[in-house]
Amino acid sequence: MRKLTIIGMPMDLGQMRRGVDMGPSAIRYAGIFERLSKLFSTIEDWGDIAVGRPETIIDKQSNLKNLHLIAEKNQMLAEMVDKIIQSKSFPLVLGGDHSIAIGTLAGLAKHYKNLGVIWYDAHGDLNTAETSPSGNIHGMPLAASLGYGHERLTNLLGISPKIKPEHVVIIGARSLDEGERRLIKELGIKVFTMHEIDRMGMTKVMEETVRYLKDKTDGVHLSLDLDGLDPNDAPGVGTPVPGGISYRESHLAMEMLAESGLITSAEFVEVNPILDERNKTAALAVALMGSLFGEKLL
Ligand code: 4U7
Ligand code: MN
Ligand code: MN
Ligand code: MN
Repeated sequence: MRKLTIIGMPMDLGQMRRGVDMGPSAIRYAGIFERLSKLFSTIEDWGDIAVGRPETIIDKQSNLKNLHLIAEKNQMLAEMVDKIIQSKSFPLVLGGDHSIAIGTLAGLAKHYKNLGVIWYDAHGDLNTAETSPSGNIHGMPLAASLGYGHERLTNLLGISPKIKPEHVVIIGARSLDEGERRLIKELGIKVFTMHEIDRMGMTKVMEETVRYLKDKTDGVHLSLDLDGLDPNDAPGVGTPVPGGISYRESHLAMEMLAESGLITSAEFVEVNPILDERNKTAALAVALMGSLFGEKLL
């Protein structure tokens, strides 16, 4: 049976709402070990990476808030993810805001030449300093991993780009900035917006996603931003967007990924317990992990 290694990244510097640094604790409190212990022979928890406080909050020159500290901490995360894979374990990263995907994907890129990425999110996270309306780096990790953006974010571990556009599938998009739309079109990135999810149904969306990635990738990472789900189901997020993927559609998506056997790493990000209702969003994240790792009712 498989081995799982959990690493927490209590990062809140990629956006402006405090509290998302408590995401890893909230997810652990929601019963991650109990839930996943039946599904793995061994579970290791490597604890949290110490993120700390920034000395300068806004780097006015570059429109990239907390750039250097985010880059530095992501370097540490990348090294941890690299070690987890070396130990032949499945890496599960707990966020933290979505800027941590920069580190996760850097660590993974060391091992997978053709890494697939499923980006489950209301947003595209495809901004750069030039296109970002906010300067918040949690809106940039997918762009950075594709090689677009500031050198400190694109060149972690000396690998750039980390992933190829034809290996990315975005699911749940319903808030895209102008520059993000342009990049999606220019690179031909596969996107299932809420329109396609409504129209085709989640079953078909996941069948197509699996078929699209299966033969051309040597591993597939799931980057799940809880704001991909509807804010009624996942209220504890910093950038909620109405009209999201439902609780049931999300379970179905995770179950279909489990059946596919495709997923080789995962991260659950943007859980903010300060904005949550009785840890509902963290509990949802843990329930989705159960489905992703093959939990069955009967
Ligand atoms: B998340 C935004 F402008 N696009 O760049 C931006 F709408 O990781 C939001 O998906 C980014 O939660 C959201 O600031 C980043 C904004
Ligand atoms: Mn995101
Ligand atoms: Mn998002
Ligand atoms: Mn968010």
